[in-house]
Amino acid sequence: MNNCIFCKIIKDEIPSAKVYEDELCFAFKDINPQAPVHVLVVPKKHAASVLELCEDDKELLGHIQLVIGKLANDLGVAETGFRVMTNCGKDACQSVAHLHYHLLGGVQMSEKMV
Ligand code: DGP
Repeated sequence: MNNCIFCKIIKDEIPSAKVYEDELCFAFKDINPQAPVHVLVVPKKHAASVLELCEDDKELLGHIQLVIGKLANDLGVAETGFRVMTNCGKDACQSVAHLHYHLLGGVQMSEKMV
């Protein structure tokens, strides 16, 4: 999408601290980290959120799950634990309308989700 900040990061039109890239997805450090490890994993294909996904995206989504597991290992949080989340819409405070998964770890998190 023309004005999507994450599409621009994927195309390297905006700099980012990239941690992983393959043909389907891109991962980079969050600019405003909420934990010692805070990485965003995004599909290269633009979709605003999970609401824009379709049957054809099943393989992509499975792939992203596998990449998240690999990154958790690479970033050293697989043993200690980590949280994966995606925000969708206003009540969840989604601020960037390009589907992204937060991978958070390196700190003891609260049991509370909201
Ligand atoms: P969300 O609230 O779920 O839409 O999270 C969006 C995240 O994206 C937020 O934690 C900050 C991060 N972010 C926004 N703009 C940039 C950027 O230009 N670079 C990087 N690295 N992260 C960004």
